[in-house]
Amino acid sequence: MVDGTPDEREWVDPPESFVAQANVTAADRDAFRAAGWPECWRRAADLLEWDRGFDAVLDGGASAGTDDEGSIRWFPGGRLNAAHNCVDRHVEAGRGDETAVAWEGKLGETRTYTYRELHDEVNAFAAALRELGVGEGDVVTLYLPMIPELPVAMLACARIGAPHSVVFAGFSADALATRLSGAESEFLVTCDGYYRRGAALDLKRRADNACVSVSHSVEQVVVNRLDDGRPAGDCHAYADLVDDHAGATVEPVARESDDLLFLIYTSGTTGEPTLVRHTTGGYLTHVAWTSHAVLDLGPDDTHWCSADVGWITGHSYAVYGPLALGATTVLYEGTPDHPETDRLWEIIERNDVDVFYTAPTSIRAFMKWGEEHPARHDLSSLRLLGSVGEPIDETAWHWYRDHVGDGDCPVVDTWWQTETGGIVLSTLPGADRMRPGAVGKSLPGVETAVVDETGRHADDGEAGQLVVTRPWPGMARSLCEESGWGARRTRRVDGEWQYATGDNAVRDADGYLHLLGRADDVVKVSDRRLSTAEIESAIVGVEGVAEAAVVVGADDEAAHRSEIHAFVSPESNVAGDDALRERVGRAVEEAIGSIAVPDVVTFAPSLPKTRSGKVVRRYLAAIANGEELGDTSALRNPEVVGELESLLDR
Ligand code: 6R9
Repeated sequence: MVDGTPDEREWVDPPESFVAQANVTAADRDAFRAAGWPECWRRAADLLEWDRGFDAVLDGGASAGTDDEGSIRWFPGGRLNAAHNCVDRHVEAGRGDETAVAWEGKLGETRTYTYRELHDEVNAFAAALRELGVGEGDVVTLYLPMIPELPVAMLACARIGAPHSVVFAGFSADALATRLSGAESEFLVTCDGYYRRGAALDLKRRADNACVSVSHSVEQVVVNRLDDGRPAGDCHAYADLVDDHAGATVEPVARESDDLLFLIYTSGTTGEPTLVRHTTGGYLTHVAWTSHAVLDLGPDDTHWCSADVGWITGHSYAVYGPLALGATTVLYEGTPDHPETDRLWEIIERNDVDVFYTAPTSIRAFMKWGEEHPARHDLSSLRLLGSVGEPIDETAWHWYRDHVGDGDCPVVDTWWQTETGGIVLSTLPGADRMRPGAVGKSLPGVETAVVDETGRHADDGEAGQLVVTRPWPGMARSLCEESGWGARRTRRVDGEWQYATGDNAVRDADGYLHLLGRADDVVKVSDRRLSTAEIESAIVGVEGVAEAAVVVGADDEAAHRSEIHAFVSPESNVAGDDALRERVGRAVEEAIGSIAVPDVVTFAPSLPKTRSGKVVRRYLAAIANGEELGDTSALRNPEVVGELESLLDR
């Protein structure tokens, strides 16, 4: 609840067997903290190989905690190459025959790349890009689905110092055009088609449409063919380029720590999609260290982050983090329910996946489909589970641990954003107790606070906006510079630097943070502020409910409150009837109080979601209030909006 202390919740301890083998124990955590900020990050930077050692951990006014304005630079003076760190050094260490990428295709086919094979193809493609005129600093747009050529192309760009800009393959020509223009990118790598639920989609046609609608000229286009053969028109075939440059070696360019590794647009969760830029040294340090400490990855592990590489989660924890540590990363091209709803469990079993990292929206879908699907598979290779993207309520947390994690895998709930580059809040699975429903504390080396509108620190139990109060290495470069303290989301309050995350949170008496959803998703009722996340969590605890989203409806002047409107998606085979409506009301009353009981409950077949799978409440609020919806192109299921409108007779 926004007002008041969160209920005392149970503690869950990681099993002894996990703690005994963990990369970061309580003693390691304490030593890291004891090194002090920002010096502690020097230890994290040791996970990487630097071509030139850095002169200082951090440069910029923020490090001294003074008022002087200026840009923040992590590891100034240091030089490194991300592709060398993610590929070459593992081959040099004699691990060339170990699997780097295990790819699972949509039609059931598989492909693996050893570190040596990855090295060879990255070199060949890097040589080809150079020949096409790509120089250091040139932005290369990668409009590719989840195929191995995507990480190969990312690493080839990194090798020659060309920042990449990956555009999610599900985006339209218009969305691609906006992103090509925003990044002023003159180079495009795409493919002629890919399969989605068994049907081939034509990506090349969309790419062509995008190229003609941008004002600058896209100089070179590379096309990866679905079938063999040469692509039509004025472009290059990926396979030809790689063949022509087979055996080439391209010396990795030693980049300055602060040089750009990539550009990426935010997913639409934190507002309109905006362009964010990430650095080489700070970003790679942050994702390598969090992969090591939070995801507990090492060279012997197989890791599967189910996010699409088109989003930040895929960049950080499907590509850069696991490969920097020499692990195996699983890439899956398909959807979780095709051909059957046990597809993911089958992939985990066959690949002996150690660590699985997914989103609550997927976990809720697994729950809806039923526990019999994971139960049919041997998932005993799993030793750690992770969640990211939305708050994970206690019901989903337990379901995940019980039915996927065999009842004893630690579950890390990790909070972060495109802007933060990597995980910022989480428990450390080998060092901290878990509290289902809470993310945990800030990671060692990261400092956060909960503040009111004026930036004053809130008391424990008092809700407010989550701010980060010290720079962290994975921070987007866009937050470090521009106008002094920079981007509109950083500010100074009584000399304290604050990055406003736009999320609400409350800290409990044990210092654990409970995320309450986006700051704009707060319901005001009789001067009390209730978080939609808390109401939703009570609703999804009701048997038969798969998903729920709560929004604020019209004001009821007489009652001094706004209407609370809940959109509830029942599990398949469960009827959305008055009996369920009543159970929903009762659950909210018990968990929070009668004040929070929804006035309207609309049963919906599904909820509107971004293409990265997050519920977008602003559309639901518009529907509840009979307002214009505007542009729904950020949605992956725009049709559901029409269905909901017709349900409400509007
Ligand atoms: C990595 C990613 C960022 C927004 C963020 C917050 C929500 C992410 C969360 C979480 C509660 C978690 N979010 N992780 N909310 N608990 N563990 O998702 O990046 O697409 O930029 O979204 O997602 O609202 O502000 P991005």
